[in-house]
Amino acid sequence: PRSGGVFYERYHSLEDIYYWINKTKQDHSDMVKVILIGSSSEKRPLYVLKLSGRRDEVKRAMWIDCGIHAREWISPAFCMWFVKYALAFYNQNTEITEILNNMDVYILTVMNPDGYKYTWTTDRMWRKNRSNNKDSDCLGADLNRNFDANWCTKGASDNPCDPTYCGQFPESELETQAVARFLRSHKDTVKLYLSIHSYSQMLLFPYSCSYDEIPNHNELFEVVKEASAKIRRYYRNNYKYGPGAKTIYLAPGGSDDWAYNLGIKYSFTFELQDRGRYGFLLPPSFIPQACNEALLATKVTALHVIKK
Ligand code: ING
Ligand code: ZN
Repeated sequence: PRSGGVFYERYHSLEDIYYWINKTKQDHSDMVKVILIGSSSEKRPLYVLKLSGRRDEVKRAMWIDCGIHAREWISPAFCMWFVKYALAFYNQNTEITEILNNMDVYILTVMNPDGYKYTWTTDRMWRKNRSNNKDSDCLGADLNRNFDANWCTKGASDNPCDPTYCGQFPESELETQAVARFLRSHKDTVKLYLSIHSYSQMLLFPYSCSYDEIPNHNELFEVVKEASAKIRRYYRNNYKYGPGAKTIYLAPGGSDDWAYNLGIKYSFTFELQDRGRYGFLLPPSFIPQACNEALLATKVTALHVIKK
């Protein structure tokens, strides 16, 4: 694909995204590394882009994953948008420069490549991955119900035919395993975890898997409140914010809750545009604003962690 401006204002096929990952690494070898963290059930590679600014020996890091859910196309589009922005504006924009000088950024552009591919070829509304299930002809598990956080309790399904099927056991899915293993082995440096979904326009933090309040609830609440206020001011758009269970719904096995319990005390799920008019079928003309809103929220959370 060409890398002109309009490239990032479109949705891209999985093949295009793999090509883009390779091209991005080649064009920015000074700042970008590619790490293979595992593969999907259909054996597609899971590549993480590592963006670094200033080269320090010991640096903190943040993680962003996109495309846990296949049909949420704006999510991979955001990961690409973020990378484009970071590489174009490092040493131009003070905020992204400060972020990259203080934290490495790990970006998993498509956590569920098999499901994403399936939404391009066969079923636009597919959510899960595409793994085989024991004793069932239905395929796939919901990767955001497959993490080890009150796994498969109320808010998830134990039926392989349901869209919120939790999988056979926690981390039963290769995609979940790859992310969980990577974060476990980097938990001393990763201070901020972000997971990008759509739709509903919400900035969420733990817990989603229970109504319990986390120890740093007030701090995270203030952070997402500030992000929401900035989005309203800059883009005239409303984002709700709060703990997942109370703000959206009870949902066990989610990645942000698991990352939080691992020790990553700044852990968020962003639900991007819209609020339901187009839902998952957000037209490409909405990509720039939707991504800029999420970029603003990403900056607010990252700068908060840096300034702590
Ligand atoms: N929303 C998320 C989902 O997996 C969520 C909400 C956030 C659940 C955090 C668990 C943890 O259902 C969408 N749109 O997928
Ligand atoms: Zn989702």
